[in-house]
Amino acid sequence: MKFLASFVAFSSLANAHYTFPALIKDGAATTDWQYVRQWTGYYTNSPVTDVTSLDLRCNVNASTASSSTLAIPAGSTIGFTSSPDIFHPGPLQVYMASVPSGQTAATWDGSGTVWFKIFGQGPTFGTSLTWPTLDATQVNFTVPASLPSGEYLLRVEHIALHSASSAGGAQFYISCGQVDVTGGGTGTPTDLVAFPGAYKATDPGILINIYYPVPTSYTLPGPSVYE
Ligand SMILES: *[C@@H]1O[C@H](CO)[C@@H](O)[C@H](O)[C@H]1NC(C)=O
Ligand SMILES: *[C@@H]1O[C@H](CO)[C@@H](O)[C@H](O)[C@H]1NC(C)=O
Ligand SMILES: [Cu+2]
Repeated sequence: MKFLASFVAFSSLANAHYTFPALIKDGAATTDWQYVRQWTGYYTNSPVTDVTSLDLRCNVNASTASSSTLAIPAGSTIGFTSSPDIFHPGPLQVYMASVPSGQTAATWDGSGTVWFKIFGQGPTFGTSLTWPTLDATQVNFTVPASLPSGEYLLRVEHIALHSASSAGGAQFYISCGQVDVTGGGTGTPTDLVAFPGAYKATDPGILINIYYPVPTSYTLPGPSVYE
């Protein structure tokens, strides 16, 4: 009986969390951790909660992890799988960072003020907040058509806000993919930030009670979206 109770408690804990193990290209999921850096403890599905930690960049120890690199056309719609589904309410954001010369997506740690946002999705408003990615098993977004060709790190972030009314309560679910953008343009991404560094624990989109009183606005943390 005691064993059963602890088993149930463990399962519900694991099910409440999630991770982003695979890229989606042409509507098809690639193999888990093939093009996404496998972070230490990935099987726990656990979130990062300290916005000042290096783990906020690519998850636990994954700034020094490496995967294969997937070619993706600029302007195409791609995505990440979520495993299991996105169980908690909160915004979805996606960032990219251009790999500096002398490095590859497989070797670079993503350090510096180098990350720009390509996607940010908050809630819609009503008698309660509605989050478009709640229960999703995959998330989709478009790679800017103007992005110069070359290798990038691609960072997905879902911020679970169900216990975010005290500082440190928001949960960051993060993965970094490795991509090689082809057929790109001549744009120059702006509003670059560093991870860690981009967020404070007290940012209004991170320290927030999403339940009561029901918010009538929501401010995505971080910079504006480069399109
Ligand atoms: C992260 O990597 C360092 C260096 O390889 C290691 O000492 C540390 O234990 C790792 N952290 C975790 C949580 O595994
Ligand atoms: C992503 O796209 C797939 C395929 O069109 C769709 O089934 C899924 O609902 C989309 N996910 C979100 C969060 O919109
Ligand atoms: Cu959880």
